Amino acid sequence: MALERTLFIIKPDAVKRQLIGSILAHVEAQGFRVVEARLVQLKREEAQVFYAEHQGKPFFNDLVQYMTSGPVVLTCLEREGAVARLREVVGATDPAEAAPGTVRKLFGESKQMNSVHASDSPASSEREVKYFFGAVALVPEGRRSASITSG
Ligand code: 3AN
Repeated sequence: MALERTLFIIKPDAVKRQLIGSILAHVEAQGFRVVEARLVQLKREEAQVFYAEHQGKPFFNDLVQYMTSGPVVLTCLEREGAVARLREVVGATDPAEAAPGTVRKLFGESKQMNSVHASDSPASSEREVKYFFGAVALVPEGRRSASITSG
């Protein structure tokens, strides 16, 4: 499996409930390495651009409002097969439907306040990591091969 990086965001509801450490411990225990991390207050425009694919949906304005309601932790995580694996670890969008043991089942409050974001495909992860951390945060070409272990 190739080494990948993906964007993981701890959303305002989880930061407010002082869950940063618990959530990062959970993903680290699943083999993810934190390669970038920043606590930021997103600007309205940044949230709108980040969630551009949802523009026009009924929940879009509320989503932008929520994502800018307090600080978030932007992180870039690395491991083999990181994108698909992190989606499994995070669980379904609605915490009520998320599998037992997933981050959203353990910590999420509602479909909107579901505590974390994880990129949904390799193309999204590349766009999202670049958006917040720049191209420098992508896995270097020479380290992508499955035969080369991280570290
Ligand atoms: P996911 O984060 O599981 O990939 P998306 O990309 O469909 O889910 O939605 C992005 C974010 O929009 C979700 N994490 C959630 O906060 C919010 N959201 C999605 N669907 C709804 C909904 N029906 N009502 C309220 N908020 C929603």
